[in-house]
Amino acid sequence: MRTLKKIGRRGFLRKFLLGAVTTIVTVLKPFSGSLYIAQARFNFWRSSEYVGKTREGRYKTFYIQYYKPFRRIERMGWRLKVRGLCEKPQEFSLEALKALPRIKQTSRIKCVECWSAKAEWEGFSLLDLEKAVQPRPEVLGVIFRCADTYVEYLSLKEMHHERTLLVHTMNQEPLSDEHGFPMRVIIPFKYGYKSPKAILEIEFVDRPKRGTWTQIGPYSTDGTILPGYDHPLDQGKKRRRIFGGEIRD
Ligand SMILES: Nc1nc2c(c(=O)[nH]1)N[C@H]1C(S)=C(S)[C@@H](COP(=O)(O)O)O[C@H]1N2
Ligand SMILES: [Mo]
Repeated sequence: MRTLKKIGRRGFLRKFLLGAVTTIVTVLKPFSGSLYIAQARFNFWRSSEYVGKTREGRYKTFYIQYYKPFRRIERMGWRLKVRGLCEKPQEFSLEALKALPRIKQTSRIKCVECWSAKAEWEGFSLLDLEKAVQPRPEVLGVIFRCADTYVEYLSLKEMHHERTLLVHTMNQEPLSDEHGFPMRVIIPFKYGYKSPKAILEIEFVDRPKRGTWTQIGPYSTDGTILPGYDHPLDQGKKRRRIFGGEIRD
């Protein structure tokens, strides 16, 4: 009789504890418990889960332009969405894009706000992406939409120029978040604002669209580099004359 009673009490205790644990887990679930903490700690060590304007400080060889901070792009979840006026709209993983025929070039980014900086870029031509998605005959150009909601338009003619690239690699490394991970445009005969970074989407369109930067400042929608002055960061910002178009050194 005594033993039976004991077992009964033990059973009750076990049930009670199980119930208590279940309640605690249910209550804490919305906070995602340890997963949330682990993630926060991880992001702390990567400094921030946001990429923002970092023009001063760490970046001496290049200035960084993002007009708005945005949530860091995770490599695994990212797909380049290609849509609009094409026969086969589809999404591409970074691996698929890296497998396209590669083109390397050293060229300079010239910001309309005067500075310029040089790097070795590696990527591919839009022409090779077009083989897969098959744009319709009426297509005039493409709209790029970026992680910071930056928008830019380039005509097919500009995109097919032999110096225009879609790049994933900079100085033999994957693009950093600051320079536009996972993919950006490089178009050295135009001001930097025509080279959208952190691209999420390419849309084939039959009419031009005004880009973000020309809505912010008094700059041309065309963006071709005009004769004027340059302050190359790699040459101590020493002022020099430029004559329009790509700066070749
Ligand atoms: N998504 C996005 N891309 C962008 C911009 C931006 O604000 N957002 N700024 C542009 C401008 S004005 C310049 S000069 C170049 C600078 O490139 P960098 O940050 O790699 O130096 O990025 C261009 N691409
Ligand atoms: Mo710029």
